[in-house]
Order: sequence, then structure tokens, then C-alpha cells
Amino acid sequence: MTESAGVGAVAGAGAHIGLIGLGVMGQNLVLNMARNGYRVAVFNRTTSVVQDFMAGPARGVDNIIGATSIEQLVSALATPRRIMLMVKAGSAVDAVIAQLEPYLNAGDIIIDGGNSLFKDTARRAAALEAKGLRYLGVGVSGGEEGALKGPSIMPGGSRDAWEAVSSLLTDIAAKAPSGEPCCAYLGPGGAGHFVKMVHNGVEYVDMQLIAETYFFMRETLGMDVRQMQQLFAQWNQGELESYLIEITAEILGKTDAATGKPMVDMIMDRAGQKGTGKWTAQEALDLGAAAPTMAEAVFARAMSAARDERCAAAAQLPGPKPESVGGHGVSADDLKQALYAAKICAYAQGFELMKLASREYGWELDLGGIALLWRGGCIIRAQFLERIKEAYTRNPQLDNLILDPYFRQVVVGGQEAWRRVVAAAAQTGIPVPALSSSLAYYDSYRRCQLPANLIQAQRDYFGAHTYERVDAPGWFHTDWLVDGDVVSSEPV
Ligand code: NBP
Repeated sequence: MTESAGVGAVAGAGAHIGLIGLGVMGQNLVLNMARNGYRVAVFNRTTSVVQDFMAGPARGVDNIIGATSIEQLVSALATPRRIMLMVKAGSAVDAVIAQLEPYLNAGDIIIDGGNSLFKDTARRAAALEAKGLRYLGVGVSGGEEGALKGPSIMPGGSRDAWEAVSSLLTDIAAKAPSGEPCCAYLGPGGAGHFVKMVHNGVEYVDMQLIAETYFFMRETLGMDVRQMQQLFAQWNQGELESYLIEITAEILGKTDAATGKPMVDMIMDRAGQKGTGKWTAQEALDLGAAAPTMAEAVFARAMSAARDERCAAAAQLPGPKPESVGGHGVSADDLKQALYAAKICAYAQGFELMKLASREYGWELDLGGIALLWRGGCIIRAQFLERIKEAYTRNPQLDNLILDPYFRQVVVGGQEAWRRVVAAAAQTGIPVPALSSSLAYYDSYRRCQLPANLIQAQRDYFGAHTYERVDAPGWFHTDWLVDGDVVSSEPV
């Protein structure tokens, strides 16, 4: 740490913000803030990291101040103090808050920029606000590059605290192609972290859908890596244009230097996860939101992780005979339509989840505005998010994205191709859990009649849970069995 950039050098000037946690995200956010003209004081639990940062990436940047203790960091800040945490989610956040509290005064602001569970954020906000402090739970997406060049930022918590940091967060955020910042206040309590959680859940689905499409190209259509790379690059020029499609093409174009083989073939098919996708699926279950594809994407990662077991099972569980494998009349364009339709139905599930959460927690989320926040900086940035924004502008009360005229026409028009893909995958034994679950979602949502009448009958039969009739209001119970005959059906 250089003395010229030390805490003593700025006493009195007061840094605009302090940042604790110089991991991948923290370091890049600090450089982003400094580039935007903000004076930032930084601290990290392992203090050698502060020294390395000051001597490395922050070298020569004179509006970054390294601190070797929390007390030093706090004393370097202008008041009311603004302190952003970029530490591992969970107990680390509570630990850092506890360390900070003795040095803070009423009105000071703590901003948690990590991937905290929204319920933890709501709890922390309530506890700190009761002590006169202000708290923001801010989702930050875009990885290392986004943090440096402009991430998508999803703030929630005290509105008053938001107003005190809005220009800083807006300045460092990504800008959508229209020029609007990808950062806007979302609501009180854990609203920001909830939206970030759903963003990550949607990211899981998006990645899973692309991975299944790649697998189908390879296994069912028999395409080689070069052909797939060209196809994804071509798709990135149209309505599927997105960061994830773009990097998929780039990944497929990469050769392993050691073997000369496609890099993708050298990577073990075991997907990791850090938990935000799982939280999204869990929250969908808790809220009673029909979001099957969000859950399927998490299950697919779990199945991939059980590689040893899968390999052992492969020797014992045959699939379709090799001679039945073939294109099954599926074209590359069919696959493109299937991917787009499935993606729309998966995003519809994510937006439905946010709609239900907004009602449950009283957040009044602006769903169209959220689509715009995701338009730049983040991993799921895509041209089609503009379409989602337009859909909610056309009808802010839209029940489901697929009822919007644009999305309806895409899904309805693409369904035949989509069905061909899912059917061919089933016939050739290629697992497409997200493509098929999204189709099942579409087919369920568009049906007035589902088989739940039989489920209600079963529930009433074995547990006297009652049911509703189609021809009369109220709840009924039937004595299903007396010598095998139905004997009575009574209102309850
Ligand atoms: P890293 O793993 O790179 O860094 C973690 C940071 O947390 C380090 O500074 C570490 O300090 C600190 N920390 C830990 Br671990 N336990 C601590 C404790 N008990 N007290 C104080 N500090 C502690 O994380 P990252 O990738 O920069 O992510 C930071 C946050 O941002 C996480 O919540 C993450 O989920 C979220 N996020 C990450 C990404 C991404 O692409 N990486 C994207 C969006 C959001 P140390 O140096 O002393 O160990």
C-alpha cells in the first residue's frame, strides 16, 4: 500500500464510499467506481490482499485508499458513510456487519452487493434500521468484466438510502443500448436480492436450454463442433442475439492447445452451482408459482454432477437402438424455433415468480423495468429483453408473457418445430429436460382442462380432502366406498 494513497492522505477529504471484500467482484467494482471519479476506501479481511491490490490493479489510481482495519476504513469516509460489502454471502455478511456497527452512526448506509438470500437481506435491513442505520441489498450481475466495465445493478431496501447512493450506482452501472442505465430502485427489504436471485435462476435455465440445443445438434443431428459454432454465431445475428449465445459460439470455436481438440470436448460434463438457482426453485415452490423449467435446470446440474454413477448406469441401461437414431426430420431452423419458444416460456415463469413475490411481499415490482435492468451488463443480457419491456409497456397488468401479442405469435408459430425437436429427442434418447419442461408448461398453461379433477378425487378418496364440482359452488365430499359403490356426495 503506498502512503500517498493511504488513509492519512485523505483525512478530511472523505471518501465517497468504502468497499469491504476485495475478491474478484470487489476489486473490479472499486476500479469501476474510481474510473467514474469516486473516491473509494477499501478493506479486506486478509489484509495482504489490500496491499496486493494497491500495489497491483490500483497502482497509480489516486482516488483509491487502502485501509488495514475496519476502523481505518470507516474513518476515511465522508458522512453519512456509505459502505459496500462484496463478501461471500451468508455468515460472512453478518460477521462484517457486526464488525462495522460499533464504528457507525445513525444514518450511515451499508450496501450488501453480494448474492445474499433475500430473506437474510430483509432480516438485516429490519435489524439495522431499528438501530438507525440504513441498509440496501443490491444484486450485482455481470461477473468480473461487468463489475469492471458496468454491471447490471438491482438495488432494494431503504428508498432513502437508495437516494443517497443512486448517482454512484447509476454511474457505475451498464447502459442499455438505448442509453438507459441498467440500475433502478426495485423496492423495500429484500426486493433487489430477490430480483437478482431470479436473474440467476433464469440464467441457469438459459444456459441449460442452450446446452440441450448443443447436445441435440451433436447427438441427434450429427453436427460437428465447427458446424455448431457457425450455427450459434449465425443465431446470434437474429432474435436469439444474447451474451450467452455469443459466448457459446466462441467457446465452440476454441481449440485446446495441449491436444488440438475442441476445448469443449476436453471439459468434464459436471456442472457446478453456488445455490442461487436452487433458491429460485425453492422460492417458486414456497410461493406456489408454476416454474418447472427453473427447477429442471437445477436438477439437470445435479444429474450432471453424478457423473460416476451415470457412467456406471450407462453400461446397464440401454436407450434407443443405434439404427433408430437420426435427424427425425428436424432442421436447424426447427431447433432455433424450439430454443426461442422454450426460452420465452422459461422467462415467462421467472416473471410470473416475480409477480407473485411482489404481491406476497408488497414490493410493487416494475416487471418491464426489470427486463430493462437486465438489458446490459449481466449474463442474461439479450435483445429479446427489450421485447419483454415492450410487452409490459403495452400491458402493465399482463397475466403471462406468452399472452403478449409478440410472444404469443412466436410461441404459437414455433410450437410445431418445438414439438418435433422434443419428440425426436425422446425417440433418440437425448435428455432435454428444460426444452421439454418448457413445452409442458406451455401445454399446461393453454389448457382449460387438466387432469387435476382426478387428483382431487384421489385426495378426497383417501383423505377426505373435499373437492369443488363443475356444476355447483362450494366444497364437497363423497363417501367413495361402501361395498365398492359411491353412496353419497355431500356439500361440506
Ligand atoms: P471471492 O470469492 O472472489 O471473494 C470473497 C470475498 O469475501 C473475499 O474478499 C474474502 O476475504 C471475503 N470473505 C469471506 Br470468503 N469470508 C469473510 C468473512 N467471514 N469476513 C470478511 N470477509 C470475508 O468472491 P466474489 O466472486 O468477488 O463474490 C463476492 C460476492 O459477490 C459474493 O456474494 C458472490 O456471490 C457475489 N457475486 C459474484 C459474482 C461473480 O461472478 N464472481 C457475480 C455476482 C455476484 P478474504 O480475502 O479474507 O478471504
